[in-house]
Amino acid sequence: MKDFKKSTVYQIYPKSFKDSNGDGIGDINGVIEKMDYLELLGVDYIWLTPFYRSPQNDNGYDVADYTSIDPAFGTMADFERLVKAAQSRNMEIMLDMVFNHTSTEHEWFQKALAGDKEYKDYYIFKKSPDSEPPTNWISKFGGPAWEYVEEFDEYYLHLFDRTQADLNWENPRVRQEIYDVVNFWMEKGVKGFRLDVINLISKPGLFENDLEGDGRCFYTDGHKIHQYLKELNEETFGKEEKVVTVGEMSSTTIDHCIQYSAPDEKELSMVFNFHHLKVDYMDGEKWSIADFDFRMLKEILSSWQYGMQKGNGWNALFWCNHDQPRIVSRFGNDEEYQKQSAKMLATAIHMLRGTPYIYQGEEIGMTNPKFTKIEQYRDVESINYFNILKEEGKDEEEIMEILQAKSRDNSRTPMQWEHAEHAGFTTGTPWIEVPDHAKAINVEHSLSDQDSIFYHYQKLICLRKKHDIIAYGEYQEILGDHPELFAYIRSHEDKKLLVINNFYAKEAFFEMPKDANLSGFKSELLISNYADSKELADQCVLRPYESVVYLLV
Ligand code: TEU
Ligand code: CA
Repeated sequence: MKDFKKSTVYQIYPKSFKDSNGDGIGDINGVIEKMDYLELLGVDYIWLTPFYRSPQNDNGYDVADYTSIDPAFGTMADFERLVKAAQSRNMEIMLDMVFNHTSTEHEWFQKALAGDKEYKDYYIFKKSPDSEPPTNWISKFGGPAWEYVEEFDEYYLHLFDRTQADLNWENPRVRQEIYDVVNFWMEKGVKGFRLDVINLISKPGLFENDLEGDGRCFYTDGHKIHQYLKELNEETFGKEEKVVTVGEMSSTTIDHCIQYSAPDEKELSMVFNFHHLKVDYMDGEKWSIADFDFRMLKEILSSWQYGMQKGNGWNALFWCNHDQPRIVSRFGNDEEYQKQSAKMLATAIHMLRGTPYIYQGEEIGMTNPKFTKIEQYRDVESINYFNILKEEGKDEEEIMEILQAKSRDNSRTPMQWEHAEHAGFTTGTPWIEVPDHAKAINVEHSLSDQDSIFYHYQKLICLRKKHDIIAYGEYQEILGDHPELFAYIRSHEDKKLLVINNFYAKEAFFEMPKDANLSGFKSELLISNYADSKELADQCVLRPYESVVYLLV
């Protein structure tokens, strides 16, 4: 069995990974074509975002049938070949399960709409005494979280798009359906599950207005969440020791995440949280432009490292996914220091305590596409907020700037394979534009350059396998007050790992703190992002975005 603490997960957004048949949409056969590439990178798990039958209003996170493949992505036979192709290269498939909601096109919802009481109870329908929705909650994609159904004179809850109706986990039949789905995929050889917004599934007994916020305090880490996860574990993946699970936790807390991921709790293997990515919000608002707050970033990363370590929980480590802008454009530098900063960011996250996740294209330093017209965007959230911000009176130029920085489409443009038309992603017309810079940033180029970002990631993955300290070492922050450096020590048995990262485009001076207790050790430079990084004994300044890791024995 793979030790998930020594493993690295690679996330594929199939729609944008590789198109095998020229219809402009990436597909499962495209993923199979690129298996050798993934093997070369050295990853252990391949997480695929949803490819189930879906109207694609939220690119597959609106599932209409959990156990069939959307024809746009291929067939079940293709999927079975994919599992085999991965396993023959010592990789496992991790699937994305969306159990907070289904598409309104799902058979269950359609039966509910047709008046079938049994299926109506699969969802959360509520009456409202006046002409207002049952509560004032706001959907994560903007607008009210309730949709009116005239036939019933009732509303149904949708925390996301109006075509994503929330499931009623109180109903044991719903839970059983979900167990059946997970078991179905396990029988197909799936060895990992990523559970979409899983900490939102437990809704309150009473639905009330939120006088201070958007409603999230009523359903985030809800009162039955741990009970539901324990039961899910027991009925499905808990039966097989080899299955690894990661829960996507929205607006969660360290205490809950300890419980979600501590092995004794028998819930999940690990958790994603997003607090460290909310450090470039103006007044807590995503749809704003703000420099990232480096001190806050360090504080959050460190408090999660310490907290999870103390409670025996386990973090999923990541900068990027299909909902986040590209990290080089965000906390790094996508111009002069694209290469150095991409490598620095990789090292900074991979050496922390947890399991690292790489999002397609991150390993070649893909940057935001910098779209300038609303017509270039496809994402439902981006388009909704474009309209909302316009209604609020913001001028279009400013809105486009905000989208350039914050839109989820920043990470959804096609994987840049080659210096060729549409970056070699498709022979047809891609469903979303390939940015111009694909000519310079692409896999072909990365593989031919021994000093590329790709080989840096490859080395990080390999180091994790080789040195137990990376997987199991205890975390300790150093230089906590430093305005430019994020530095930490990992300790395991009688070894130490020293990691120092410069997050800025200027030199950063420092003095090794006494409490780091590094004297008496022999040090070896394990990885850095400059060809001539210094030995530890001579180290007192890091160059722009320089990043160094020393093993001390
Ligand atoms: O995302 C959950 C989620 O709340 C966010 O990442 C969200 O997209 C972002 O905060 C909006 O600003 C998951 C999936 O990763 C996402 O792609 C889906 O759209 C969403 O759930 C609904 O299934
Ligand atoms: Ca295709």
